[in-house]
Amino acid sequence: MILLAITNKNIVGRKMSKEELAKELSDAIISCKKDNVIAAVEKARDAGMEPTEIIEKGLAAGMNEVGVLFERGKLFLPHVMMAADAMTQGVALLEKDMEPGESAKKPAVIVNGTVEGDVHDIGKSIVSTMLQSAGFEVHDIGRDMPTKAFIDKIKEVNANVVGLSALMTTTMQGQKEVIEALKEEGLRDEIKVMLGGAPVTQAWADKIGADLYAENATEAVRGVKEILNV
Ligand code: B12
Repeated sequence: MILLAITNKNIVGRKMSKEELAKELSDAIISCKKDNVIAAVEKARDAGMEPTEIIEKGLAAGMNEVGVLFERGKLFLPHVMMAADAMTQGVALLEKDMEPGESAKKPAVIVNGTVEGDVHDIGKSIVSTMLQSAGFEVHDIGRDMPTKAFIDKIKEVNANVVGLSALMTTTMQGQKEVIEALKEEGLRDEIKVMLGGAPVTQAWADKIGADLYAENATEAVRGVKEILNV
């Protein structure tokens, strides 16, 4: 076990594959222990795994499994909170590696946040980090944010994209409210609206008139590039 923790080789000395490293990252999240997550992230990074792969294939996959175990009553809310905290710390370790160079800056100003009544922010923060690392200017306004906070920030920074995260069926309505408010303020034609969060679907995005739905952070980066043609 000690050997596994300090090398990127498996028990018989073979270099671990990305799939094995991803599984170890995922298992570390499921253990809900911050130290395990930090060790697994450092090991995967030393083994040459890309930060985006570490996040999407390892940590986020583990967090999704935590969700399933929680739903089945095999993990309880304190476990989920510990796993969430460990995940946040794991992602923070990678943020420095993901900073874009000045020359990579792209012409998009993005306001991103989780809508009112919803405290889930792990996925939203990953999306912010990955958009930033792709060279976009990102203003992450946080979680449980009222519609007015989105509108005020959009005006303040002159944003051309807004990301709206909702993790609960009950808070998805907040995404619609922001779109309605953008129309009322006469801002709708100047801004692209991007939706995300586990219960959100393309059908919902179409129904409420959003421009883009992305299932994960990688798709969000791809989608923004496509929609802005950059
Ligand atoms: C972690 C977690 C928590 C943590 C949140 C910690 C934090 N800082 O975020 C804590 C413990 C605080 C919590 C609290 C609650 N939770 Co909770 N939670 C979860 C859990 C297990 C995982 C969510 C997560 O972080 N996933 C990992 C990340 C990486 O994935 P993600 O968020 O989906 O994000 C990805 C994509 O969706 C997308 N994305 C996300 N946002 C955005 C935004 C944009 C713009 C784009 C393009 C893409 C995008 O990209 C991300 C990266 O790939 C989910 C279960 C699940 N299956 O989702 C339940 C879940 C969301 N919670 C739930 C509930 C009910 C609650 C509580 C009411 C408490 C309770 N009774 O369980 C409270 C909510 C209080 C409130 N008012 O918000 C329910 C919601 C049910 C529903 N359908 O409405 C779920 C589904 C669990 C369940 N089945 O009961 N929770």
